[in-house]
Amino acid sequence: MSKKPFYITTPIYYPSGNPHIGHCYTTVACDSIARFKRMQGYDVMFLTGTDEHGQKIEQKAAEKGVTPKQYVDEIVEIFKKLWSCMDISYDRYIRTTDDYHVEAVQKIFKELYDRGYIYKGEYKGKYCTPCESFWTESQLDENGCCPDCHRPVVEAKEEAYFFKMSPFADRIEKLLTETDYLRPKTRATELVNNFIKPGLEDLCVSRTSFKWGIPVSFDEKHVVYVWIDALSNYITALGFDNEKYDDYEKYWPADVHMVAKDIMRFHAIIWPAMLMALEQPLPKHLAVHGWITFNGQKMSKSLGNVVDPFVLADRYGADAIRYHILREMALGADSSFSNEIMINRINSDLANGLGNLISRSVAMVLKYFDGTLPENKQSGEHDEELIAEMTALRDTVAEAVENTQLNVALAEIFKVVSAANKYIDETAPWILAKDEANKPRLAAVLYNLLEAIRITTTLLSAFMPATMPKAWEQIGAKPEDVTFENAGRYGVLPQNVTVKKGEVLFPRIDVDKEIDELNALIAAQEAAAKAALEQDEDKAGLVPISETISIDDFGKIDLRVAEVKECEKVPKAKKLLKLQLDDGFGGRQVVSGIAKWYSPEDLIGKKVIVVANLAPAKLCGVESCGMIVAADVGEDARVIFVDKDIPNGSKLR
Ligand code: ME8
Repeated sequence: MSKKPFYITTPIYYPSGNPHIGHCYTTVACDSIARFKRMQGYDVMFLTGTDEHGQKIEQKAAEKGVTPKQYVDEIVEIFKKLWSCMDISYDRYIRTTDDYHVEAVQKIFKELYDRGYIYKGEYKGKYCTPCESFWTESQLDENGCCPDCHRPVVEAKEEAYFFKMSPFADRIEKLLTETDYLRPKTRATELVNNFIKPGLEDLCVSRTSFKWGIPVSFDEKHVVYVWIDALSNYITALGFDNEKYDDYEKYWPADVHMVAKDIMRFHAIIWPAMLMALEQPLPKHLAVHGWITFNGQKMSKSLGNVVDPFVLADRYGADAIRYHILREMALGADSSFSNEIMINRINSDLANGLGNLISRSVAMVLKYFDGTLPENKQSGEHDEELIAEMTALRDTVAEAVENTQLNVALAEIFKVVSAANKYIDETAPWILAKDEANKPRLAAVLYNLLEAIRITTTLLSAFMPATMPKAWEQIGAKPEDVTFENAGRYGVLPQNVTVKKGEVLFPRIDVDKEIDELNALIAAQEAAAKAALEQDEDKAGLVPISETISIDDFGKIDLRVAEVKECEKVPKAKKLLKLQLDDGFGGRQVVSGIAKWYSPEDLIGKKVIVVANLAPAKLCGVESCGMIVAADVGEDARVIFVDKDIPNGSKLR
């Protein structure tokens, strides 16, 4: 029988800065669901990726003096490295700069245009002339100026394409209020009241003021602006409108799109509208979670350093981080992150709760039975209750996962972990062990504990994939014992199971010492980040590198070494100096705008570089044959002087 398909997606993230623990949340949540569904026997497609176009990337790349593609390539590698460090089992990674996506988005845009849903209009906004950038009111800085250069902006308009939203308003309202598309459904009211009831505004879907985007195929001065490019990823990654993949029929419509509340509107309103316009089926569920906050603020790139996921994973292991963020966040609500809460949770739930249950149980089987339980067992008080709890667990957890309530799933599993620990206290194996006659009872108690561990760790393996196989080795479980099917059954481990002593799965952390160390680390990282920022700011003063030219283009410029023989100010022109140069070819006169920084005596006798084949020009009425080469240093200019022993007239190459 062929497996049922299951398609789950994270948002595609902006590679405009390093990923942080906020990005980890959605990705880890989707990964856990994907793993759980695989365990349940589904044929899973788990998609993640990066959203690589846009003005912000273009500007950041220019600041760094690299191309936008070079800029994103570097950050995409960091995202992928983090996903590997967090044990993310994605099946496909889409980059919106991938050729197949670009081609498909052009087709989608054209189709929407041909169907009459996209039309040409005028985009009005705030424009920063020096940066050549449009901004929305909310993007401006606290003085209403450009958020980048902080200079005043002006009202401006540019030609743009728009996507008509109004034809879909009624259907979208029904989707949000009458179906279980949106999770949690309580968010439907705010969407309907804020966006649908006042009348859906058409969406600006192209720009001409920047270049780093997918060109509109039938009007190349426009690039596709944000959402048609980004949202389409969910279908282009399956092969919609492209030849690269052939999975659309199999996996579409998606079972779950998971996003945080910041982009809920785009996924709850615009995405369904686009699909309706394309006459494609709608995704089944949109799960919206809150933000991980830090000191009450949304975790962001600038705050991301404080809880660098690489550092946390390195110190505590990916599983502990995965567990903590999943356990803290209730669907729909924000969750505040603190290192202290995280460490306390690792200690209480993982070290004391689960870790202790495993190490105590295994240690007792080793101590009282040399590692192998006897067949002869005797059931007794408290058994039934524990067995009932452990066998009911699988379906409760499956239901929570089905409803994307992962914190609930984990809470349920840990209820059984606690029940098993309590069972140890109630049955007191160390007392039973004192009397040989009680050995069958002792064996039953320990068997029940191993079964509780098998069931809980099987279900936990979707959430903490690295550690659970180590637990299975310790309790003597074989791969066929730890399947989803067997997680609903009691009595799966052989009666004469053999355990094995192993490493401590979750070492207890010394909270005070750890917090001190983390604080020191944070301080060091903040200092490094500040230094990097200052360096960036210095660099930000640099003019971006110009477009690439060929060697032939460069060959056209004739640069020569020349010696300044005479120099004087140009009367009535404050900025200009008139220089007589020995250029090795009989001499020439050059006028240069450097009087603000150099007096004639600074230059006479020095050797400079002159652009020798520049067409002659008159500056303030004085003839200039060529130009002196100088560097811009902030607001200043500095002449480039060359070695005295290079002969006049030497050509630069
Ligand atoms: O919005 N807490 O990309 P993005 C929880 N490219 N989740 C967080 C978070 C936080 N503090 N910060 C980020 C974009 N996230 C677009 C998406 S999709 C077609 C295009 C997660 O890099 C969360 O999933 O800004 C949020 O929705 C997403 O990152 C936004 O990522």
